[in-house]
Amino acid sequence: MTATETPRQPIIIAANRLPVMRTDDGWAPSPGGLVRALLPMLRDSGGTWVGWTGEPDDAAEPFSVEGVDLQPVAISAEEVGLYYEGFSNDGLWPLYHDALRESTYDSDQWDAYVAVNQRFADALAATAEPNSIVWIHDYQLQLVPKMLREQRDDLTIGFFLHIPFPPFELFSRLPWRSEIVEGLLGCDLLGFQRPMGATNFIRSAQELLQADVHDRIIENPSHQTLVGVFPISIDVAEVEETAAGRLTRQRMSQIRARLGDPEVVLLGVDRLDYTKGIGLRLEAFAALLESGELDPERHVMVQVATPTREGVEHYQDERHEIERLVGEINGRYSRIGLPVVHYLYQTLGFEELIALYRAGDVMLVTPFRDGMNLVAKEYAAAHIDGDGVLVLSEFAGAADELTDAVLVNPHDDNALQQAIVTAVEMHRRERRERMAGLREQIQKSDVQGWADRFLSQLNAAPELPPIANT
Ligand code: GDG
Repeated sequence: MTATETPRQPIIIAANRLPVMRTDDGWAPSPGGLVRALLPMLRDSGGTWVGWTGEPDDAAEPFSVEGVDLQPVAISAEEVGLYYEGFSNDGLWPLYHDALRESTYDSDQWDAYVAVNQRFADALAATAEPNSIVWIHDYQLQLVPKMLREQRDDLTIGFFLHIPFPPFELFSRLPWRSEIVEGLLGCDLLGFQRPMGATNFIRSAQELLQADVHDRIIENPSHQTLVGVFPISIDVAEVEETAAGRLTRQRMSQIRARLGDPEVVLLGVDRLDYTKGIGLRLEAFAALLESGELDPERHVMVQVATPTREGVEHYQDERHEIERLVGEINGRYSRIGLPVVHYLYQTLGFEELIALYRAGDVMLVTPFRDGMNLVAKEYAAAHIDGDGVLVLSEFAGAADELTDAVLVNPHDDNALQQAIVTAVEMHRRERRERMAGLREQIQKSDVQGWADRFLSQLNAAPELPPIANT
């Protein structure tokens, strides 16, 4: 099978969330390139998506959206607290992101994680037709591959981790580290965003389970697990088409006018997450206003911070800190009617987001650690005008590919300030050269290509060559 063909066997996807959201008229597909890439593939292969509706205690019956069968997994309100907000987002999330915040390790949370993972495995085992392909997504479901294989050894099982896999020195803090590695080793193909994630996982498997590894293939008693690297991407065509629309262009001009027609619009767009380095970016902006290298009459910043995980304390603290900083900077540098930082704690519509990308002269993507960061890729895809500068953290997965960005270590505050000045002052010719490089890179691989590559590798997994021949 070539990389662009879609496997004919039914594919079953499992992810914490179903790819739908509730609307006034029922359910509609959730926004986002991942859902748009995977839904047609599921429809064409007669597949199913297994996941949670996002509503606690929702025991919804199976239903379908746009010709795709959806199989809800019920999660109780108590489990939302323990499995989702607790173990997944207050335990694993900080640990997997360089331990940027203290993780909670709580055995009640772990028990709920095991129970919900078992429920997903049971639902998959009951749904999957013989010999089908199952693709499991992300850190909330790391035990599912092993649990599923124990019930159904006829299936071909893949897993993709959207976030980083940490170095062994950090991962080994987790009281249930061996169980997680054993859970993931239940699959035939284990995919990471960056080579570093694959290497970190292999080392953990060797240290904790004395795994036998040859050329990225891990030997298990019953099967082999191939470890691979599959950097995710976006729906490039959709972003470009939206960016080219007449309404988007009008809205872009309107946004710039509303901002007071500044010389340079600096932009940040992130979920309000402490991994994204929003506060650091604001501090760098403030320091440059203070030093006079930026001028509030000429340089304006827009920061969109999308609400997320509001039940988790680290997120509440982060929001307070960001809003305090925005208030402090605006108090000091704004003029009547012309704030220097425009802060939106909101989720914008897709068209509005693309118009904002187009209005942004300098995009600041400065996470401390990020699996990939799709915002960086969306910004480049939206800049069909060939202009605009991306400042990108070396600690985002996207930095491996987007080497024409102004790459920066966000932990180094002087370097971050310098990167912003470099971007703001960059000559038009260099801006256009770099943007051409960024756009060429993202054209090479969109989200459909990513999914095709993963699935064709997974399809080939049972036919892996014997180790002696690799
Ligand atoms: C995880 C990993 C990895 C944001 N604000 C709005 C909005 N967004 C959209 C962006 C982008 C997506 O959300 C965010 O994607 P990221 O990749 O930046 O980050 P995470 O949510 O942390 O995602 C990450 C990703 O999984 C995929 O594997 O890249 O590293 O952490 O698409 O456009 N969309 C709309 N309004 C907003 O206000 N419509």
